[in-house]
Amino acid sequence: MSDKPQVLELRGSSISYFTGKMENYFRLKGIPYRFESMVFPGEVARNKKVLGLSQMPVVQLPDGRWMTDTTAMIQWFEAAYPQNPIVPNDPILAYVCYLLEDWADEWWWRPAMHYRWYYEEGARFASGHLAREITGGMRLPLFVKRRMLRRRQRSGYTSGDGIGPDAVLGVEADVTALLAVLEGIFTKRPYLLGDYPTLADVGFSGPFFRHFALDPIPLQLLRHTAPKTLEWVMRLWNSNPSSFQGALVDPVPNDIRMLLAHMARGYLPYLNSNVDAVAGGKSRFTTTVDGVTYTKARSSRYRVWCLAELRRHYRVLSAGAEAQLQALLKETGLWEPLWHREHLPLLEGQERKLPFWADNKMTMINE
Ligand SMILES: N[C@@H](CCC(=O)N[C@@H](CS)C(=O)NCC(=O)O)C(=O)O
Repeated sequence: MSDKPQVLELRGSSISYFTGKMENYFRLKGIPYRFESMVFPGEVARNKKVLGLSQMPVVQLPDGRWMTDTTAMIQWFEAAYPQNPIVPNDPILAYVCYLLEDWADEWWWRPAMHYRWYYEEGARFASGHLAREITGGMRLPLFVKRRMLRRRQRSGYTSGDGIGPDAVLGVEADVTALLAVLEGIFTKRPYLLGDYPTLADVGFSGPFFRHFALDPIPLQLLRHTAPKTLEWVMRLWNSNPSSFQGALVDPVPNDIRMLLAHMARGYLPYLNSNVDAVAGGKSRFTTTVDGVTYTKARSSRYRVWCLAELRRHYRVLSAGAEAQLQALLKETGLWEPLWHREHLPLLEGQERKLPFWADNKMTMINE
């Protein structure tokens, strides 16, 4: 690795959720990049120094600057590469994109990690792959690395992030419900919002590309219950600037309203419980949302910022489209939980330097 790469460099893992999201974005936009696997533990220390924390992926620009956080990076690249914007011009569809991207990033992460690490087939595949791919800097036998990875991911993201034994069925039923709606959508059109991909598709590539369509158990589920959705995963991966042709939906169809209502039932109440936990200084909280009890889930300062971002996008986009946007949010149940807590416990200037510096990880887990 040189000080300044010739071409934009994406560093992460070839089976990581957010690395996959960023690759789908770069390919769709035709932005040339070079992928490199991160090497632990050396790059963790470097990331902390240049970005404030270490997470995957990180990007290094040819001018040497480092970047992190796919949401903020995509916004930055959209400004730098304005051709073929992935956020629609229509303010209603643009807001639908921001909602779906956030839901994909912050809610479907937990079921994706569940399917990977809870089941022996998933844990065997992922621990072996990751141990070989990214832990080259650690002088330990392979079986020890694999055991460490399993333990770390389970205690950080599955059983240790709210999915107790009683939640397993509910978490999986949540995925089944999502697949049923997506399958209906992809029976009618090639991408979530119409003939070509938008930020909503890029967001959903996170849980799908490197988890649901790769890990043994959910891949079986997709093959047998949602083959059109599996096709969409590959269609998106195979898309490029020439894919921006045709039209987007107008008005917002019923199937997308179903996704928004689904988001309103589980994710928004969860975000509000997280706000309460952060405001109360609690590192963990238990909450029942959409019929599932998450026990001792990790609280997240980053997700307080996510809610603030959804409010910010609303304020910007509703200028001129307020009545229509409000009606959509009210009908789908998103309006009330979006504004429910008056005060959001953000830190002074929190995440303001993204994508060039990050203040908080998605969920705080110890390195
Ligand atoms: N909001 C961040 C989340 C990135 C993230 O959490 N990535 C995962 C891997 S896919 C990670 O590095 N987690 C940190 C860890 O496990 O310590 C983004 O959009 O890039």
